[in-house]
Amino acid sequence: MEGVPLEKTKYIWMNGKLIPWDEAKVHVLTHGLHYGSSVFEGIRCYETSRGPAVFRLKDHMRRLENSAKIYMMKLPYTVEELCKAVVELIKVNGLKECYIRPIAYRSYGEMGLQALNPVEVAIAAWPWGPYLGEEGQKLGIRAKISSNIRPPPQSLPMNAKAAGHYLSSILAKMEALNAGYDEAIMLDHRGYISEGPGENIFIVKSGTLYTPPPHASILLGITRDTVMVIAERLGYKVLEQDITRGMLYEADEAFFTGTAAEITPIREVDGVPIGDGKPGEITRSLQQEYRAIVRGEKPEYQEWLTYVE
Ligand code: PY5
Repeated sequence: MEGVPLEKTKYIWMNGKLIPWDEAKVHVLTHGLHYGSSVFEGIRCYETSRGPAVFRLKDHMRRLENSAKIYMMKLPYTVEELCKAVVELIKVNGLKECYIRPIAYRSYGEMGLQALNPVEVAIAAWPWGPYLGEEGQKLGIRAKISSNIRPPPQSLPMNAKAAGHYLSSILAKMEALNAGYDEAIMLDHRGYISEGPGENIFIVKSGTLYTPPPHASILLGITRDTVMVIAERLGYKVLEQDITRGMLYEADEAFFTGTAAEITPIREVDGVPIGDGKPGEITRSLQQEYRAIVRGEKPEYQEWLTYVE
């Protein structure tokens, strides 16, 4: 199994400057590389009739600031400055649609764990299709409940989007892939459904949507929030509630949400078909609505878009 290399663009924004892609490097003794002491974001920009628009840019940068705060990192840039940098980066790279990856990391200096090294920030952007594949997004994916649980809140603050947290996600993902599945579903320390390695999860039962609450060691996803808002406006009830493995198996529908994964139907868990084993009706209507919103086709959701022009 081999990974797909990412598609290079011209520039990467690094500590306030635009650097050619191949020159955006860090020292091998960077603190963040050794101890996972960095925080990051994943944001998407979509093509609209008014040019490229970044979806919920400020909300992502606010979360980056919160993640940094939790790890006592002082960001050398404000949310406004980081938002401006993203817009500039998309422009200079001439991108229409892209994934945007801001990262703030403890830099080179002290090698001890007292993490006092200055924080540096970089932002890259490149074209990136749906995380679980075009086909997965259309036909649904097969998931496996992982034997790796999400780190409990007394171990790691999982509401921060910190690099080190992804070690447990990587184990879960690899376990699922090695067992022939597309993605993992992780339980929390109490045994309730938490989320995917890089996606939140929803189930649908009798027309109501359920998603795990913050205390289930989830990352508070921005797509999760988006789906909660649009589902309610479409007339569905949405409940943040602990979900058991059994509830997932007997759900009518299930889907993942995330910036990279967008809305991806889950058609099977541990060999058990979800509903009739195909993407459900409510899932498909949410996908359609989400697609229209990010492409600027819904006037009532314009406040979520930052136009690059
Ligand atoms: N949960 C985890 C653990 C995540 O990493 C992500 C995002 C989400 C939930 C969904 O959050 P949001 O809706 O705010 O994106 N994951 C990254 C992303 O950009 C990708 C990680 C590979 O989607």
